[in-house]
Amino acid sequence: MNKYLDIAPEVQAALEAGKPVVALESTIISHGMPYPKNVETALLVEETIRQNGAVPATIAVIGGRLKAGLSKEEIEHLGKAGRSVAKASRRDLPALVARGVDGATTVTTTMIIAHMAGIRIFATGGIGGVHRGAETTMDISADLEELAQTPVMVVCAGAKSILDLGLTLEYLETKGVPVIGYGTEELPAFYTPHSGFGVDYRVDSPEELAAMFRAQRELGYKGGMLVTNPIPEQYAMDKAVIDAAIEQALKESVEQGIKGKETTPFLLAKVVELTGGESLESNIQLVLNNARLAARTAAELAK
Ligand code: PSU
Ligand code: MN
Repeated sequence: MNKYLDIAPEVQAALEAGKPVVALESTIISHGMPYPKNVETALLVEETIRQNGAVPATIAVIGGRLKAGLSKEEIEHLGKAGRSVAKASRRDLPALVARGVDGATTVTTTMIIAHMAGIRIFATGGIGGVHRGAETTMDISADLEELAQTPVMVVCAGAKSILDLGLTLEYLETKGVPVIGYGTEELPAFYTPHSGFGVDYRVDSPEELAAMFRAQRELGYKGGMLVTNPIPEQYAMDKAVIDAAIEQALKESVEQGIKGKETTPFLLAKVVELTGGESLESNIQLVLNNARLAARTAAELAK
């Protein structure tokens, strides 16, 4: 085991017994939602994973240690600290470990640490991708590279249209990452089930997801798999409302010269600010929906 990794006892016991485990990220807690809803949601997501037969392992860097499985107190700490906690992508782990400080893990670093711990599946809200205007800014999330090189299945609700969804799919195709639609042929757009872009494969059951992931492993591929699970219709937002908020958020980020790792947290916070509690409630519901699917798929993978 990696000398910097701590696996929580419950997670360790489940892994040793071959029981299902689902990883969860922590940037969604510290940077993705406001306090205290972020902490309530993180605990509710863990509870949902348990109710669906798997053990949750929320991942973060605490005092320079890579953690697979957090205590309630650690989740509360990350949620309260919010954006003052470092957002930790691949390039940041060496510095955080060497300095012994905290970091909230993105999709990228959650995949890295999950894989180190032997966890094969991870549930979240949305992934990073190719930003709009990337042809001049070159802002492409490290999440896409991680999907190309780390063998973890990521269950999300697609990506927000703060990104260029068409270019994000092109990038994933180039990198050989299968993009699966759960019960749909269309890539979901996070707050809404529809983006107008197609996925590579439609899958309708956790069994079939597990079979594809197993085949990917047995083919000797190094990369992961992206499962996109549409937000349930009753929690979806009005497309015109969310599109207007995203346009406004993008405009303000350009005006304020927001760059680099700040871009995504800035846009996410702006959208929540502009749409009030409505987008936050949709966000919570889609994460719970992804947690259920990931737990059921983890149970299939464990068979
Ligand atoms: N998209 C969301 N919610 C999130 C994120 C993205 O809808 O919380 C977070 C995830 O942790 C993701 C990260 O891995 O932002 C991507 O950041 P960047 O675009 O800087 O790579
Ligand atoms: Mn970026």
